[in-house]
Amino acid sequence: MKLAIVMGSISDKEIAYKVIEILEKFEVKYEVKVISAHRSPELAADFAKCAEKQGIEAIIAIAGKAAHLAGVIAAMTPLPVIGLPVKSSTMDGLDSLLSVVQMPKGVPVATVAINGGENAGLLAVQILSVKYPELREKLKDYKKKMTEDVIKMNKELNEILKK
Ligand code: RP5
Repeated sequence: MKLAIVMGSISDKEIAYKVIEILEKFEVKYEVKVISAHRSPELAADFAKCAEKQGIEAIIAIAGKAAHLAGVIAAMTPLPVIGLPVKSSTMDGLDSLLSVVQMPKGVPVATVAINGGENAGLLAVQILSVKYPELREKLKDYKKKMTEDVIKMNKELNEILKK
């Protein structure tokens, strides 16, 4: 099983780390690289066209501002593409979000929240889990742990309210 993480600029790396943390938790292999749809369009096309042959099963594309990376890649591969919009220095990332989510019909990009690296990673794991049952089991454990954390929060809250 293998995923690819691509980001429009090295300045997106902090968001990429959030994705990587999730993939490592689930022991999913990945490759990660900078590819800009605007500054290196040939690299973007080569990557998208070769991804399937390279054994990549889903792609997470991270980009900000006029964020075309996910859409451009999705246009050139049959693989599922998750778009991760980055909060840019202007417009609070709304520009990135709309650029990623508002794909014209025929070329979907599964879009997560602005800076939502964790959910991009989790969604990628969920996509892979259709093929790999061991990931499905790990996802069940992950959800169980979240519930346990909420129960802990309630205990903590009750302690605070008692004081
Ligand atoms: C996009 O432009 C990148 O994804 C990044 O989020 C944004 C700004 O890039 P830099 O100017 O920091 O390289 O292509």
